[in-house]
Amino acid sequence: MIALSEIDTFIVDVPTIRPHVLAMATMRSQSIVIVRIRDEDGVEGIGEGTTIGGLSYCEESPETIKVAIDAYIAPLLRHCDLGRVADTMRRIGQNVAGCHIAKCAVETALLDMMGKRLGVPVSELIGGGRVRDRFPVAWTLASGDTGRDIEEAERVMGERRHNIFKLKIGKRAVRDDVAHVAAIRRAVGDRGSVRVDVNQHWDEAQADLGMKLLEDAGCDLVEQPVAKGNVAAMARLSAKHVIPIMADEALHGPADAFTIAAAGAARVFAVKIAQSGGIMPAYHLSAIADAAGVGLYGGTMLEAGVGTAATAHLCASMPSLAWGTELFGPLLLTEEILAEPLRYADFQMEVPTGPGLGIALDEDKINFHRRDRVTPRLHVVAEGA
Ligand code: MUC
Ligand code: MG
Repeated sequence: MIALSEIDTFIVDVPTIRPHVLAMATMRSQSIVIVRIRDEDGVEGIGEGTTIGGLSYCEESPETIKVAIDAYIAPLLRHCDLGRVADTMRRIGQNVAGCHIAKCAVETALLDMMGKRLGVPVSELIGGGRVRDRFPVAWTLASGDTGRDIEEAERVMGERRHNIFKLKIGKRAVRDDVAHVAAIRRAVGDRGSVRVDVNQHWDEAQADLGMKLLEDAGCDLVEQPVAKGNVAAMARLSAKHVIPIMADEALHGPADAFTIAAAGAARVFAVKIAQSGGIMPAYHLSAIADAAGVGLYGGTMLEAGVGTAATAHLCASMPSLAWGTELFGPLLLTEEILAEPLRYADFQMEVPTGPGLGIALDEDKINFHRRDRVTPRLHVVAEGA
């Protein structure tokens, strides 16, 4: 029995390098929930639970993630054997409904501890071990301005960092959005892949028109065009159009994966550990996709280094990864919260190789950006000053 010694949960607010314009929110900063769990032997695990745009993306916010862990999950951990991660998560699941992002943060920390205790990377604890050490990483163009997006695409292609681009659309009229995508597609040419994410903002008729026009414009993939619950519309659109639909918000773990795959509602799944409720449920989701012939993609909730490393370990062990990943979260932030940044080179991200997640926090940065920090941030000038 390995007993809990300490658990600390806190929110870290970090500005983004530019406004990130999504259909449901414009992000100017990211709020990252970090959980640190220490066992009786002094082994420490770190997890991250992060969502997008407060409460605008899903039912959990940074604040509710912290409350769920502090008030409901931490007391349960006091009675669990932390050396048995699956059993601990099963017990949490019996007592806490939903709260997938909070559960993901805790499971990540427990797997980090287990990997450190065994001296192996987390990827070796998933599905028999890793099958790849690096993978492609998409970049999201979402400045809100076509010209600026093209400049950004040129810059990151020049740096050999990204050649897969995800464009955030759904805010404007369908034809205006498609004109924006077509301009970027023309600028990128055959140097890369251009995909879109509608974040559920179309109805079926808009999606029908949008998918036809996007196909003509040379777009490769349409992510979550309609409401997450409208599986029937996703199935009709998938049957009608050549361009594949990728499910994102519709996927909250293996049960949704089964329903969507069985309905033929998506030909690609964005696998997110946060939405799935952890690395292990996300792995099970990916196995269902693989069995159903659905393509796999490593998705992000725009996590910072901890959550991104956790997803990287999953992606290293997933059965296939035909559509690559979008694990660029840390690159969207002005501050790196890891002591050593994750490595991006040659259009790929490298999976850390050290025990556990293979990462460490930059304690100074964390202390500085913690929301509950007591000392005032002297360098922050009040708006209008
Ligand atoms: C989403 O819906 O996929 C992922 C990349 C990005 O820019 O936003 C997220 C959320
Ligand atoms: Mg998405």
